[in-house]
Amino acid sequence: MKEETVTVILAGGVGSRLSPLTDNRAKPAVPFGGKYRIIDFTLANCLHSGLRRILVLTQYKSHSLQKHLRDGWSIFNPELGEYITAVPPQMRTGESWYQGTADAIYQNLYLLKRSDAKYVVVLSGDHIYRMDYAPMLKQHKETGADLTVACMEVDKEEAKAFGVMGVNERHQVQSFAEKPSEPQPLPNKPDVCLASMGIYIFSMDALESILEQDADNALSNHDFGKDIIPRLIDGQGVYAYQFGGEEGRVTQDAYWRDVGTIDSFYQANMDLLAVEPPLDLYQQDWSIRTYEPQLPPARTVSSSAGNEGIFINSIISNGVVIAGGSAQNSIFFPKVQVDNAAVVINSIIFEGGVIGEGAHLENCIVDKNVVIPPNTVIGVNPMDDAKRFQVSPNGVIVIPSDYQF
Ligand code: ADQ
Ligand code: ADP
Repeated sequence: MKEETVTVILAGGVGSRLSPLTDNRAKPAVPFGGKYRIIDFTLANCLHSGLRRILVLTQYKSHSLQKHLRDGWSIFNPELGEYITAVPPQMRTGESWYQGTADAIYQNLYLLKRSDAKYVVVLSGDHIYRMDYAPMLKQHKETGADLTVACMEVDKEEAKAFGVMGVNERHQVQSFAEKPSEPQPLPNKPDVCLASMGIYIFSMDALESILEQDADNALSNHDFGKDIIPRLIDGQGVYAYQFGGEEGRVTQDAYWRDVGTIDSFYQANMDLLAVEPPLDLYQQDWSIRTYEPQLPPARTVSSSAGNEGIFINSIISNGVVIAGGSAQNSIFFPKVQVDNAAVVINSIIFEGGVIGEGAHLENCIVDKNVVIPPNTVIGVNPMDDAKRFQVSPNGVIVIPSDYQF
């Protein structure tokens, strides 16, 4: 699979809807699930699918993303023709930054062509899911498609945030509308639409020719969803691939989340705490790699005041010390410290957070290295929280790294 494909991961978007978590880092580098970064899920999919020639196109605030790729993902063997390379904008086709997703690839077309690959797998660095891309590539080859788009069924209301497709019985895409205000439902399911997951396999020749046409079009946004896919649709050459129906390896029950907003990011993290999580991090044949610092194991300890350290239904990473405080339904990244009588409920604490003595946190996302002073109360009085912090539509409170208490 490796020789015939080259994979491009789009990792350059601004990620403004995930602010303040993206104020200082690219969205794919945002921490997720207690020890990972968002991009690890896509990269693990590549690894398990045999995709081993990977270009990660970076742009905004890419420093910690690049550092993460270097520290956690330098595992491919160049002697076998494998690589993972973070590619910054190089202005090879003019003086502009990437204008859109298609332009990001157009500007790097020379790298794709140099690979001699027949197929280009285009992925996003900001989705949480487990997917074997091999059956999708198999379908792409068997149909001789120019483009295959992975899709899944979503509720009609939700579909407004996605590319929505109409397909015929042979899975050929007949229509495509990017983020339509009135999404077209499936013929037999009036409340359900077929949404594009932003996962594409192109045949190299088709990709090259459409990107060259697009580059000359002054009216184009140079975006796959807005421009390229609608223009490629001729009723024949673009196919849909239904996610979740993979043969062979078990790849989970079609769990796929675009974690582009604070609420969707929070919810996808909380999904991991379900009794039977819809995305199982413990599936043994599908390890998810990440950068792991050398840290001591997590521990609970009773405080000098005599309170036990307790955690209930939570994910606790290495280096965490719960010293006479408690955690419930929460996710702690490495080196979090919870002091005497502090209480953390339904919250996500990034690396290095310190929850001071007697503090009480509910429904919070606390960015890296924040020290919550003793007796601080957050998540109990909505009026008070709204004055001090950014609160999402669903009531998730975000405390950024540079917050001054
Ligand atoms: P969106 O979710 O709007 O729609 P988009 O903003 O196009 O996604 O970003 C896709 C990926 O490209 C992201 O990983 C982003 O970081 C990256 N990216 C964005 N702009 C970039 C740029 N200028 N340079 C480099 N990378 C960039 C898309 C499709 C929809 C589909 C959804 C599924 O357009 O049809 O339904 O994805 O999430
Ligand atoms: P992230 O918040 O995305 O996890 P990292 O912790 O990986 O980011 O940090 C990204 C880079 O910023 C690292 O190279 C680190 O050394 C540097 N860095 C982190 N904090 C500071 C700081 N306070 N001043 C200067 N550089 C810093």
